[in-house]
Amino acid sequence: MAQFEEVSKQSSQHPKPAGLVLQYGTAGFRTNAKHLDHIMFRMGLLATLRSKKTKATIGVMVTASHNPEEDNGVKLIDPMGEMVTPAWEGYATQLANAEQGDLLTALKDIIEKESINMSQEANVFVGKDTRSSSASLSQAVLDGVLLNFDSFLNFFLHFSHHFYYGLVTTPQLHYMVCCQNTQGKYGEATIEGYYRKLCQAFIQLTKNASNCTDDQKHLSVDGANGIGALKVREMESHLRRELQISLFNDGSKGKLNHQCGADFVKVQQKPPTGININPGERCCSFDGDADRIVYYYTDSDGQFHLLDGDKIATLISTFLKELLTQAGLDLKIAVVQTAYANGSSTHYLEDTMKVIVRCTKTGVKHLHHAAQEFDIGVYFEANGHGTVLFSKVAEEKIQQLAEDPNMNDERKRAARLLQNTINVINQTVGDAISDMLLIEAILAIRGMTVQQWDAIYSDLPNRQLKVKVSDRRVIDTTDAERRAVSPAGLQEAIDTLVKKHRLARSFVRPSGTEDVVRVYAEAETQESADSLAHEVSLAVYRLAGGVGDEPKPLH
Ligand code: 16G
Ligand code: ZN
Repeated sequence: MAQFEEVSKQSSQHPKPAGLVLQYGTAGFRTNAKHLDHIMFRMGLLATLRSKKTKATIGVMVTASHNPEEDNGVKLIDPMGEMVTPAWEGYATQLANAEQGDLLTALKDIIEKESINMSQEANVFVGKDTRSSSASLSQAVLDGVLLNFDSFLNFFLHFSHHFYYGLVTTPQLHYMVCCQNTQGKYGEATIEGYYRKLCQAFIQLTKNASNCTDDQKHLSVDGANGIGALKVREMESHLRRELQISLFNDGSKGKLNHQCGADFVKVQQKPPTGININPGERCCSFDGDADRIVYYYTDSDGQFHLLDGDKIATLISTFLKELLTQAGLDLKIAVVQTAYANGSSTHYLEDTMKVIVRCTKTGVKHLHHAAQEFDIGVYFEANGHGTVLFSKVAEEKIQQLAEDPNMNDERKRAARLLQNTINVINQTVGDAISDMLLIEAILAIRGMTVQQWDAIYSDLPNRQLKVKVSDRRVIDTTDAERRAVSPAGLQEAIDTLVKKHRLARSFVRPSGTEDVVRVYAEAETQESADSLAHEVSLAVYRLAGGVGDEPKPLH
């Protein structure tokens, strides 16, 4: 076929370094940008195959999220805006690692296995973040995608409806892919449509928040010097004066994710550089592709207070549960977390809020999947990635109630608030911009300060460390990563160490994005959490083949 000849010709423009092996991990491919050109071209090819297979628009996002500026990455987005299925993750890895001469065979193999009709049209949306490497790497994706178009005429015919290419946050691309494949039922498949839908819902939500002062409408945003900053600027005109944003780390001078952004703030447990924080003021940080958000403030003693994904999940689920009660709706609501969730949050949710809590493995797809099992599934990773999913039944019941002419005012008001809440949320994936609007709306409606929100429960002090080992795959885990089954003796060692501390918990897991083993510990005091994290790191180092120097105590 002519297409295959073209593939051979074009792929020599995007040669694979011989011997380089990369894996499609939890967040797609991610490594130093200089190793990724061939991967991008091949993911362009794979996206067109996926599109032909599903007869739907597929997304390809070029970003390395919170990684340093030098890195880049790519992931595929399936028709409903969700992560691509495990089988196709496997194809992605196969295609990425085929040596130059084997590329055609690898492609034909996928076509055969999936019985793909090559004459089916393909539609792909390509998004990129602001990294300097993203421009050329996304061009390489396009080279792969455009092979599908036999002629330029055909390409231009397709351009307006079935093709998108540009700077977007990761969640914006997920959103547009979903809109495109649901014929606009989820919203209009444009960036403008995204702002309109979210901001209108936000304005509707906050218009009755009468006790909200101008001070409370102010929020400082750390854009991590990335795409999120650009997009917040773009959105501002849609918000009128309902939310006044001071934007820091907008990319005009600082380096992407460097000493700033959600990951830095969460892991370092301190404010980012490049932001002016006045005591008591509400601030938030996005990560480099704006799919994570964390909040924080400093108090009058200069003490830093972090409100992470767990605090966000608590705020949102409390709000939703109250609205359900007011609306008299019997819908099953649950919160989905990972092992990283602070023990205090889990206790609060289960014991005080009486909501169902589920724990899954790390990685958005696991949480998303678990959340789909409930009428309303609130999922958040402690690192600030999360959203809320509403089942079709839940959305219908809420709509019916909101439109019922015989309903009393209180129940109707609650149903309308629920409707607008649904519209402000990006259900396809965790979204810093959408989460920010939802959180700001909830605080405004409840007349709640960031301090009051923080006081809902007190986090247990915790510490995250990483240990380098020669092969992190020797660590195998079970029970949603809360227990290690190998190497032998490790879990027993952790159990013994945990017993030496009060209110303690610890677990280890191989990272899906870095060549390290991650260690998490929490305990009654920071000293205790720090020493437990160090002791467990030592156990990992000794039992799992640590390399380099032995982990040193933190104090
Ligand atoms: C990826 C995941 C994120 C997870 C993180 C863990 C997606 C889209 N992203 O960024 O959910 O928290 O990996 O990283 O799934 P780690 O395995 O290196 O700890
Ligand atoms: Zn991200």
